[in-house]
Amino acid sequence: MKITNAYVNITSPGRNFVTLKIETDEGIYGLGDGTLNGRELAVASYLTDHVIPCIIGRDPFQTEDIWQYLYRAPYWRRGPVTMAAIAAVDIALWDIKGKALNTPVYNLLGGKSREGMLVYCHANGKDIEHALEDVAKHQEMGYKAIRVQSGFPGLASTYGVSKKPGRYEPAERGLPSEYEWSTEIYLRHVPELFARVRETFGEELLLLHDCHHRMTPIEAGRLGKELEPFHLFWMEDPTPAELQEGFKIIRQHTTTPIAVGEVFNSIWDAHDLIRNQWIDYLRMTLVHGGGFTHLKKVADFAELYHVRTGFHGATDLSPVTMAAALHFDTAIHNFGIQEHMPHTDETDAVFPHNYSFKDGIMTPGDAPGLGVDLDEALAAKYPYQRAYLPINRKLDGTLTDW
Ligand code: CS2
Ligand code: MG
Repeated sequence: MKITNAYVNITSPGRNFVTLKIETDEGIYGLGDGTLNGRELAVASYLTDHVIPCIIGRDPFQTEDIWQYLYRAPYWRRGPVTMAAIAAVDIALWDIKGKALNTPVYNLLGGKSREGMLVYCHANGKDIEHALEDVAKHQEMGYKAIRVQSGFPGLASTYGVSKKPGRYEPAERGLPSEYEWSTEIYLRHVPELFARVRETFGEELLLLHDCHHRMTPIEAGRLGKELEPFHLFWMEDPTPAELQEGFKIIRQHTTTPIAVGEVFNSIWDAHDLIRNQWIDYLRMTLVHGGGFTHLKKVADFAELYHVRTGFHGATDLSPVTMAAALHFDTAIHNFGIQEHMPHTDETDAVFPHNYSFKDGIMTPGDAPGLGVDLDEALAAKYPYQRAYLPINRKLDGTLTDW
């Protein structure tokens, strides 16, 4: 089999998605996701101008060799743009393999290790009362694991809280908007939020919380310790992770489990975190982590150190990544949990798919390949629109981590 053609599709059914379609001489095609929130066109150009010309004529079954070719040949390695482009190719090639062999991708990765995946959703409110209402709503929808975020008095806006009631979508069209931040206010209120959630919903509900890289390690240690009575499933992205040894400080102070990695793009972002057992869950997912070929190695390495997966699954990860992630989650032994932020109906219509949600569990379906498609005629009705993630400033105006 040979790759005969490949092209990038950019569509914006509510938010932007970059999809790579790879076609073969046997009429089978594969889809890969290359969406990088707020930097979509950089990946599209990387693919169209630099990658696609090099893969035409190659055998789509050679996923290892093509991965190494795209990673090593350019000399410039790693980085979110490069790794999202490599992931788009890799995901599409595994889709082709599955379709050619007439089997779901999970069968090529080890077969079923479980029947379905525990997923967590995102509940939020402008204050604690509204957050509690949203938790109740998600519990009624069947979720057994809920990440809870809330606004707090003294902060006009914060990460994870929808500006308007309804779905949370962090990217906004136009230029970046500005949010404000105070770690002091935040730390004062988060324990109260989780005390109220436990009091209202009891012990059985699995609870998560996203800190979105906003604390120093010692502040995160304090928060983890104060949240211990509420038994969180995890505390997510407590501190920026370029300095991996920062996590040693957090670990020394708390037994609250730690998840990190939605912005990672290779094993080298997580190597020390894993081998020192400073984290419990790794969030790097297929689109930003170089696809199946790289992440399978990372997950197998993590398994040796009792680190489980907890893949990022926000709305900026397209249905192609969602499908791919569910195949991956089905097959690996050290699966932990999967994030699920449902897409809009418009997005679901552009990307018809076989995966499904029921009673807090998701399954990838049994269609050959990934079981996800792209309706290109419908996609064309939603042209790209520039959008950015917000930026974040402390109350004195200092730019800080979003
Ligand atoms: C978040 C994301 O889902 C999450 O865990 O941290 O909403 C994140 O802000 C976006 O995916 C960024 O693109
Ligand atoms: Mg997060």
